[in-house]
Formats: sequence, C-alpha cells, structure tokens
Amino acid sequence: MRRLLLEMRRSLAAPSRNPRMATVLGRLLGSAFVICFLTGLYSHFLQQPEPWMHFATRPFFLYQLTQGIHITAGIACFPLLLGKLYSVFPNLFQTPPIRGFLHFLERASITLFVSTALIEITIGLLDTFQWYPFPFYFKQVHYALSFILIGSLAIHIATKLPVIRRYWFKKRSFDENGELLLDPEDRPVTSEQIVDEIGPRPEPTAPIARRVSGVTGRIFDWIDSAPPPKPAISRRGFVTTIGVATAALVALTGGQSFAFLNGINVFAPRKQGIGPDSLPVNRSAKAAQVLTTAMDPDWTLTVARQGTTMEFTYADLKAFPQHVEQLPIACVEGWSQMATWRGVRLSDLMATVGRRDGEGLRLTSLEKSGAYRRTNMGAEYVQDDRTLVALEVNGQTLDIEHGYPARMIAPGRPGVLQTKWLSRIEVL
Ligand SMILES: Nc1nc2c(c(=O)[nH]1)N[C@H]1C(S)=C(S)[C@@H](COP(=O)(O)O)O[C@H]1N2
Ligand SMILES: [Mo]
Repeated sequence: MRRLLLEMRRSLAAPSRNPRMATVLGRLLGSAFVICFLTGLYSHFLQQPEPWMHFATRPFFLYQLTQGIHITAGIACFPLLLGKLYSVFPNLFQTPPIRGFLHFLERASITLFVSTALIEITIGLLDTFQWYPFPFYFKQVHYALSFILIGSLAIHIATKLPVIRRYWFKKRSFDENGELLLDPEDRPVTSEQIVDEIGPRPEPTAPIARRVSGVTGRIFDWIDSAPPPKPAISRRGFVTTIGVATAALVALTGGQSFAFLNGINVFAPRKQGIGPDSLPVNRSAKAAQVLTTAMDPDWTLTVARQGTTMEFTYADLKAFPQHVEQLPIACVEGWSQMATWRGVRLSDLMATVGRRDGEGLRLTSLEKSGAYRRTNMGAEYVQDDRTLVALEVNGQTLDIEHGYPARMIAPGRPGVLQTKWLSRIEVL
C-alpha cells in the first residue's frame, strides 16, 4: 500500500503542484468564498429580516451590485477550485494516510470543504438557469451549505496556517538559486526515495504481482509496465490556463448582472433589453394565474391601515402626481437590469390612510399561490421617495408580464420582493 501511494505521488509530480501554487490559488478561492458568503447573507436577511433589522435603500443599486458580485465570484470559483484541486491532487495519496489528530482534522475538513464547495457552486449555477434537477429546495440548501463551507474553510485555513504563512510571499518560497523551497512532505517523490524506503523494484522476471496478489498486484503490474511520467504542464502554462479560464468565464457571463458586459454575454441565460417592455420576465402572468384577474376592468388596489380601508381604481392611481425613477430589477437568480419606472409614490398613497413614520407594510398580489404572493416591506423602503407603485415601465403601460395593472418597485431590494399584480397594501 505504501509503495502504491508513493508511486502515485511520484507519477503525479508536476511543476505547478507545489504549496506556493496552492497558497496563491487558495487566497483567491478563499476570498471568492468569503465574498459569496457575505453577499449571500445580505441577500438572505433582505428576504428574511430579523425584526430589528433596517436596510440601506441608497445607493439604489446596492443590491444589484452585491448580487452581481455574488454570482460573478461564484462563477469564478469553478476554474479556481478545479485549479486548486489539480495543484494539491498528489496530497490525496499521502503516506501514512493519517498521522495524528491534527492531520486527521485537516483531511476531514478538506474532504467536507471540497464536497460542499462543489455542490454549492453547482446548484448556484443551475439556479441562474432556474433549473432544479435535485430533490430539495435550492434556497434552504444553498443557505445551509454556506455555513458548512465557511466553517470547514476556517478549519482548513487554521490547520494549514504554517504552509500559508511560509508561501504567502513569493520571495520567501524560492532559495538563492531560484529553486522553489518545498517542505520535505511536499517534494515530489523520487524513484531513489522509493528504493530507500521500500527497496528496489523487483526484476522483470519476478513481477511484484507474484508477491502481492489480487487487485493490488495487478495495479503494481500496471505501474511497473508504464513508461516514466512525461513532463507535465509547466508552471507558467498552468497559471495562464487558470487565469484565462477565470477571466473568460467572468467576462462571458458577467453581462447578466453588469450591463457593460452584455455585448459578450455568451453563457449566461439572460440578455439585457430582451422581453416585453425591453425587460426580462421572471414569473410569467400565466404561471401566476393572473391572466383574467389582472385584466379585469373592475380591478382596484386596496390600501388599509387599522380601521381605514381605501379602494383605488386604475384611474384614481393615474390621478395622483406621477413620478419617474430609474431603478433596477435585481433578481436573486443572478440577473439584473435597469428600467425607467413611472407611477405613484408609495408614501403619497400610504398618506391617504394615515400611515405613520416607522410603520412597515404587507403587499399582496393577485397571484393565486406562490412564494411571493405576499411580501413584507420595511418602513425604510416606504419612506424612500424613489419607491413607486409603478404603472409604466420604459415609456409603456406595464405589460401584464411585468405586473399590470400595478407593481411595486423600490430601491435596493431583491427582485423577489418587487411584487407584481398588486392587489392590497396594508400597514402592519
Ligand atoms: N406577484 C409576484 N411578483 C413577483 C414575482 C412573483 O413570483 N410573484 N417574482 C419576482 C421576481 S423573482 C423578480 S426577479 C421580479 C422580476 O420582475 P419582471 O418579471 O417584471 O422582470 O418580479 C418579482 N415579482
Ligand atoms: Mo427573481
């Protein structure tokens, strides 16, 4: 077994498989995961706030920015994680496999981290395509896994701290001849070392399979018959590959969140300016089952506070002063787009039922069922002058797909809370 592990490590030796590369990639990957964790937490609490929480409504693009960073950093994790796995791959075959409690902790945490990370970024990517080929709820699992991921990452960093410290700076990891300084454990295994430790390879006439039978014997046969390992990809080639792959993926998908990259958006599912009123649709009117209720000429918007209830027809809403605001839809599924909205200022509307400062709202949609039929809105959004009950978008009457007759649009909020097909607004 020991010979097998040593042979594996020897045949896997490559210039880019060294602790300096692992440290460099680890820094980038670690930062990307921490950024994703923090922006993800922000998104989580916006959607499920604790009662004491208040959120910034300015800058109006704050959520668009944090969500765009979340998705883009998550996508960058694919090449970084694969590159990192490549650079540390020989460590899978350590001898002896477990050298003590700390070493066990290190290997267990890295197992947990790698598996969680792979699942986390994969289901996150699938979510941007709204494709859920797994038997669990995306949102809850993505959230729960993020804590396992960050926890195991913290343990991993703690156990690797000496290596990270040693290889953090370039200059310290090379000796005076420009040779990479490697810890004995990280040096590629040489044939001499194997001979020293295990003894010479058996003569071809006495294949090791005769001494070791079964599957292990056959693997030895296979190793012995293999030609010596070819020189693997150079360090520079490896760095270029990972760098180009990461930059290309970010550039070719970033357009879903950052409009200036729209022209080269090849892989992301949403393009800018496509859809009714030049805006993509997330939940359709058909799926929300509002095709008849939203077109009903007798539609009214109910506004209520304690004993007071007011009903506004479409014409009533049009008779309020109309305000125009540039605000983005920033979807939690990773796309965002700016649009020009026109409609009634929410605070004007709420004044008709005597809403007081600090009072939050509950919004109800015409939608029959669905997770976003009812949403709550904190007082900070109600008080912001940019928050509108929108009747128009991009110069047109709202398309039914975008929430006709009336929808909410507020600065700094996730798309899921920009309730379409409004039916009732009540003070909580
Ligand atoms: N009633 C209702 N409103 C809703 C939704 C919904 O499912 N039901 N989806 C939200 C989501 S997830 C987003 S991203 C935005 C998208 O707005 P759009 O379809 O007009 O682009 O609408 C939001 N408003
Ligand atoms: Mo969304």
